[in-house]
Amino acid sequence: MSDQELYPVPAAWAEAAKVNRAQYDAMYRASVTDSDAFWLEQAKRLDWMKAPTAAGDWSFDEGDFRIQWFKDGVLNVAANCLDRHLATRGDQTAIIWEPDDPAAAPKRFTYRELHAEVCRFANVLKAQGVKKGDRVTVYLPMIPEAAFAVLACARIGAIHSVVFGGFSPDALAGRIADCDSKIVITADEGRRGGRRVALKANVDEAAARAPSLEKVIVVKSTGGDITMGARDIWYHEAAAGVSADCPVEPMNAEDPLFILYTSGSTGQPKGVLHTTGGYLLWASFTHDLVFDYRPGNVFWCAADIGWVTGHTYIVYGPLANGATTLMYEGLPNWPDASRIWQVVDRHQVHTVFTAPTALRALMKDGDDFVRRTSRTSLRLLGTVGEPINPEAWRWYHDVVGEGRSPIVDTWWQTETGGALIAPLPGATDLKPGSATLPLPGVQPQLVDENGQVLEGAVSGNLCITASWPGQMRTVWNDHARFFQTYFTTYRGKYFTGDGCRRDEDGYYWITGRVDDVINVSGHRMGTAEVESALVLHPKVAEAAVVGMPHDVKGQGIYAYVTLNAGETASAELNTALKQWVRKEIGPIATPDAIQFAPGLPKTRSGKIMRRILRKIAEGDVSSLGDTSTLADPSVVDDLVTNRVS
Ligand code: 6R9
Repeated sequence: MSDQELYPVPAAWAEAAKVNRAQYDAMYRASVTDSDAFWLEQAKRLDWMKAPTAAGDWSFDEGDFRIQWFKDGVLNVAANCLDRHLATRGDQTAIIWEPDDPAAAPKRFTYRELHAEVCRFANVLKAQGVKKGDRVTVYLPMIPEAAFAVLACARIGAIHSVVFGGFSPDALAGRIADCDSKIVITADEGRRGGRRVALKANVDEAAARAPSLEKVIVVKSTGGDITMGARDIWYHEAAAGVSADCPVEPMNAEDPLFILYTSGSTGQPKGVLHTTGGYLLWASFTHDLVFDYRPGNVFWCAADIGWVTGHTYIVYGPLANGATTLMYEGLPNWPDASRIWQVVDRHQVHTVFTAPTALRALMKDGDDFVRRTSRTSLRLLGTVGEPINPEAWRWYHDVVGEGRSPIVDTWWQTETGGALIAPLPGATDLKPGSATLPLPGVQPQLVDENGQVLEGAVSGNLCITASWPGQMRTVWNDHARFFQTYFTTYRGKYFTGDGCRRDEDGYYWITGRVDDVINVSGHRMGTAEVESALVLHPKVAEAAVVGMPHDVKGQGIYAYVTLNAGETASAELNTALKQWVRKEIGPIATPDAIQFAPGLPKTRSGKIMRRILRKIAEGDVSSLGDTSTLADPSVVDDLVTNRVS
């Protein structure tokens, strides 16, 4: 049984780590028995203009619903990530930037240089009229300016909303419009895997559907040919005329820091809002604890800044802790499957933190690509984004880490701000595939469909019963939706949307989403979003989308499509519909399989029985369960016969 496969804390880690098992146990106990004292003490890791006198003030109950942390504290995130380090580590490297093209030169920025860059960027924003509380959309590739831009917003109290560079003009327009953002920061083009991404052209297209947009700041990255119009400003021109000194804006701990759009089970993506004090504390605390960060270590989170992982573990956590953080522009397997490990060698990376999907893809290409690199600097490995299958875990541990580096499998969500369930490298014995134990302050609970609390070794729906500082505070512009989405399924608890098993040692094993969210290569995708895109096509009458197992992506997208009367299914239309979704949302949403279906299995009340569609997509057609409540049970036979494998 995989549960029995145990990897004890390596002796070197047990002795030298900041937190050993006894210390973790003591911390955890203190964090739940006297939460206020624990978090006020932890808050001292940040630099406050006015120190908070109270920690959590929250209730998950309807009449009394509120989530606040350190609410009388005043601080600035950029001051914590930059200014406070200048005296002690001004000349230490803050950011190492590794370009897409391995033949191009990496860049390094010391804390002093980064401070100057951020101040300049902040002054450019100010010169464009950006003020505290304004929303700034950031649509940039993985270039250093992406870090400068978000920190510049934090410095002047503007709220950034980073949109992943792989999203389409439509998806971008929706996100600009939802938060009423007047300004977008973009680049001429992005670079990924030797190809160019037309970011500025996408912004131009989005602008037509984003009425709030007034100005576009354009960073010259590739030097590619683009059109500059009346609302466009070259960043390098604007930056040439501003000072490299910019005072920080004092922010209340509960002032917003950023919005990040994420997919849910219904409707349009939600603007997850994080605030200043609690989020930064959680980013700093978890980065320090889970990665046991030590001065001099090069820390590499190989995510994109367009996802929460990039926010918390490329920018905010590492910089708050005075770390050296590596930012990589490119793809894990370009020019070949050695690339990640070559970057590790080139920059002497200590910790690498990536997604299981990348590991599965690299594993397929064989061990040689890994073995031809040295990796002697590596001491710690991390994963995030989706459940890791034990096979990929063992490959990461044995082949990449040569058995000497623990793997921290961090479970968390955009909503949680940072890791909630994760091992500590010096404290937690590992089991491949388990995110192990809750971090201090995190109180998980498993419940059944009826909300009944389940004890002991059992499977259920994962809830968190108490607030933690890094918790999201609201859905932008829709506080009712925030409460409705997360706190009404099981009253008085935060429901994660994930299924989970707890074993006899109290270890947590996340099994995946139990709602209509699918996890494609570690990226969240709402099935409703893909369905909406499909039905926009003139030939499509109806669509239902489910996840299907995929050996590299974790889950793939399987779409059932009913065409309008008179239309005929064809291989060309199949391809065209995939292209259509790709253009509507972005490449990550491209369906892996489309099955044309004359009818979908519906109940008499018209509700699509997704359970059946999921089973067929999984190829598990022998146990479709009860189909007697269907309005027309015969549609199932057609679906089974014409299944796309
Ligand atoms: C950080 C991030 C959140 C969803 C989450 C869960 C899945 C994330 C995981 C994991 C198993 C892990 N997930 N980490 N599942 N083990 N270590 O990924 O945020 O993009 O919001 O996705 O990802 O299903 O609910 P986000």
